[in-house]
Amino acid sequence: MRTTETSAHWGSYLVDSDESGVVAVRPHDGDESAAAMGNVVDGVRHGSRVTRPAVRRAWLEGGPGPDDDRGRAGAEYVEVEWDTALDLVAGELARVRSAHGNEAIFGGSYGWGSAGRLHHPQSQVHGFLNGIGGYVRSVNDYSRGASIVLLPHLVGAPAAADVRQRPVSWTQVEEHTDLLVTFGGVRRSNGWVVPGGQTRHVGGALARSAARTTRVVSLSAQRDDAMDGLDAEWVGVMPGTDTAVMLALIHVLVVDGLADEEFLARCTVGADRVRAYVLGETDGVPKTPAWASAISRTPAERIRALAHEMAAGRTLVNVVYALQRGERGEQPVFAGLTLAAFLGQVGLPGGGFTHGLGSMGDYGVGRVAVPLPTFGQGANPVPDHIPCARIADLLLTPGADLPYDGGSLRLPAVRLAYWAGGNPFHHHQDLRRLRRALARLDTLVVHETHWTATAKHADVVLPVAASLERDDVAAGNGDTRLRASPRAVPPPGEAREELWIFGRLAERLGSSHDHGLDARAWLERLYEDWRSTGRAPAGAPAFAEFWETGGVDLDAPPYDDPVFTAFVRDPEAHPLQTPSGRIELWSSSLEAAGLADVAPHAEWREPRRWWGSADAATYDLHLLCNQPTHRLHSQLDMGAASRSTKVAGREPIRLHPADAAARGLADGDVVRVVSAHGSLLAGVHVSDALLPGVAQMHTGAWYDPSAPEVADCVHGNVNVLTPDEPTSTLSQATSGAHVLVRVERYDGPLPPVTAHEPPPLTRG
Ligand SMILES: Nc1nc2c(c(=O)[nH]1)N[C@H]1C(S)=C(S)[C@@H](COP(=O)(O)OP(=O)(O)OC[C@H]3O[C@@H](n4cnc5c(=O)[nH]c(N)nc54)[C@H](O)[C@@H]3O)O[C@H]1N2
Ligand SMILES: Nc1nc2c(c(=O)[nH]1)N[C@H]1C(S)=C(S)[C@@H](COP(=O)(O)OP(=O)(O)OC[C@H]3O[C@@H](n4cnc5c(=O)[nH]c(N)nc54)[C@H](O)[C@@H]3O)O[C@H]1N2
Ligand SMILES: [Mo]
Repeated sequence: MRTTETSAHWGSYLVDSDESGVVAVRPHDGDESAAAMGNVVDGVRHGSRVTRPAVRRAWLEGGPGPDDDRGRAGAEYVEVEWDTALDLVAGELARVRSAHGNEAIFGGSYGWGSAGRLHHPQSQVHGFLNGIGGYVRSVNDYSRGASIVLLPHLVGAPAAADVRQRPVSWTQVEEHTDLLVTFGGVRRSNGWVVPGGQTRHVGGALARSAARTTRVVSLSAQRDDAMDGLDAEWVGVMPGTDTAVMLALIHVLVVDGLADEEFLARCTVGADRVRAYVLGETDGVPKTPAWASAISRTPAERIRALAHEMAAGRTLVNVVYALQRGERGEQPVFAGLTLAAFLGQVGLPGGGFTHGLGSMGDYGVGRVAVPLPTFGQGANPVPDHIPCARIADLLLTPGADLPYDGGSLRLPAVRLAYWAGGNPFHHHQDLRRLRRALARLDTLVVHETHWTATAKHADVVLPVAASLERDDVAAGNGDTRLRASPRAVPPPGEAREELWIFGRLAERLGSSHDHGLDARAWLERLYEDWRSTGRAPAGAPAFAEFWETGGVDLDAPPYDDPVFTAFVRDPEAHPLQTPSGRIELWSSSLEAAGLADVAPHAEWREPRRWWGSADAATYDLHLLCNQPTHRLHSQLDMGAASRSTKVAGREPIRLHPADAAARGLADGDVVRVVSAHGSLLAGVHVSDALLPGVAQMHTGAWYDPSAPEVADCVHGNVNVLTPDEPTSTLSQATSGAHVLVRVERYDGPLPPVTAHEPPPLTRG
């Protein structure tokens, strides 16, 4: 038996392995909040592993070209030798490049594959594609796609970066904050995840410790959104309606004389116009607590009292990421910042505005993010790009102009997409539409560890080694240690490192990127570059010793001067990078953009579809689609922890007892869930932790289209239900966090779940 350390986005663990493979994966001693994501042991050697290069038979025989059959359930794949597969991929890249140019290759490849610094799939695929002349890229992310674009308009780009990198920390909350008002949950399970992983899970522990001194009010549609130990007061709010509640809180501050006029006058612009809007002077609708209550179902009296509580002491307004993953998702962020400004506490220790406490384990840990060894990607000569959530528009409407951030982007005609390290059938919305979009491609190449739905839509699938099967180094943002993550077990079958695959393709195509080294030599080079350019901590040992001892402590000092908070109160000395140098509650750059759907100030508009709309007659439940507790996105969904949550073999749907009773449903029943975009089967779990009228399912169940006569997905992938509609023309981000649905009992014969099975394979 051998023990090694492994790093994943869900943390750093000890791996016990022997000749039979991985025997156990255990947390480090003292990691009391280790993630309950024990999917690795049986997930990594599951029958759904891709073990040989495989080519879709129809593409192999018919050649490249658009194909409505791409992704058809049961479509056959032919397993081929590596040389054959590499020749096919190189030949197709060469054809597309010479016939259509590099702007016909999409390499955005969004996703959360592997935490390692070397084998990070996006760095690998981008480096390779840059080396052969470039690719159409994607910008922003699915996490904060709306606020990434919005916040620079309001506080300038550097301060917007600080809102992510150096926010008010949990330690400052513990020391200074009387009241933390969080819109959306501070969830224990979300804090387990950090891009790049974490040496020890600290986010949850810091939050619990902060709660000893700080009162927490959680505004959410779910009581258990706030982790145990926070002892939070739950205030119910219907999904997608927080902006109305925030405007009403501002209304009370204004009317009851609690707004900080001195701060507003000195450090912000536009407060007068916001005041006129909330008082109803501009549209005849005063944004009173009673008005907000009719929209949000939050009791008006609780809103009124909360405004007074917020003004009475040091208050921090937190808006979690999920709120901006909805129609006009910029608005709750805009309104949250505006509310914090009216309280006048932005820039006071422990006060003001945060955007992500509880969303990610590295948020607010209070440590400076230090530079880490990085695999260089080179330069991309192709200028074309999309906001990542517009992938289906890119493929369905080549040549169209996409409005974005006040300008517009011309969508190029893409023929070939190359995906490594992401699962669009997990992350994208309206999967019927995504399938129509992928059908337009000549060729889809996918690198995968497992036969995901994305792999099952590919024309060529190349099998890659998983994190446990290769040497790497890892650390997260603000982490305290750079860890060696040595290979624990060999890869199965013929799976190879991405590094190897791109090296072989580069030999065939010629490349300006350096593909000459093997993994160990690359690691040594990345590490020694880092050391010799002064980015490593003083006294960091040479590579051999680092590898031998398993890591090096990082010099990530605590920050006690979040720049956003410190500077913002003195705009004369430290102007923000906004046109006025101040926080823009009325943004002159948004005003200049003149968008129909985003005003220059925080604003409530009725969503196209929501619980109060005409659609609600057909679709009468508001479904929350949030991050899964027992897995990272869709990864290792076949593993034990993820499986343990399933009901009747399907992804569970939580329903309020009143909603379950009205439909004659009980725990364990199977239901059909239907939206305007698609349908799925799910297993019922009745819970009074929800508001009536609200249902909840986690993202990440593998897409299973094998019985379309029953439902688009018989396993419960929520993204068959969600709309592929942008947040707004400003940010063009995903709006997949919620959708209106109808839930009905399903009594028909239960189709088997085949999502975790490989496709039919034959040897070529
Ligand atoms: N409805 C709805 N949809 C959402 C969200 C939501 O809230 N609601 N959340 C969104 C958010 S915030 C995000 S970040 C996205 C996440 O979307 P993704 O990041 O695309 O989801 P993952 O399941 O993590 O996909 C990673 C894939 O990489 C593979 N992989 C792992 N390691 C490697 C490797 O070394 N090489 C290669 N080639 N592959 C590897 C895994 O098997 C997996 O299939 O989902 C988004 N989608
Ligand atoms: N265990 C686990 N943790 C993860 C991930 C994972 O896959 N698994 N993914 C990671 C990633 S990539 C990201 S981006 C973050 C995302 O972090 P978040 O976006 O914060 O996470 P979610 O779980 O989608 O949403 C948190 C809660 O917000 C509430 N909520 C949703 N919409 C609304 C709304 O309109 N109003 C209010 N008041 N509340 C609302 C829901 O009740 C939900 O439980 O999570 C990270 N953490
Ligand atoms: Mo995310």
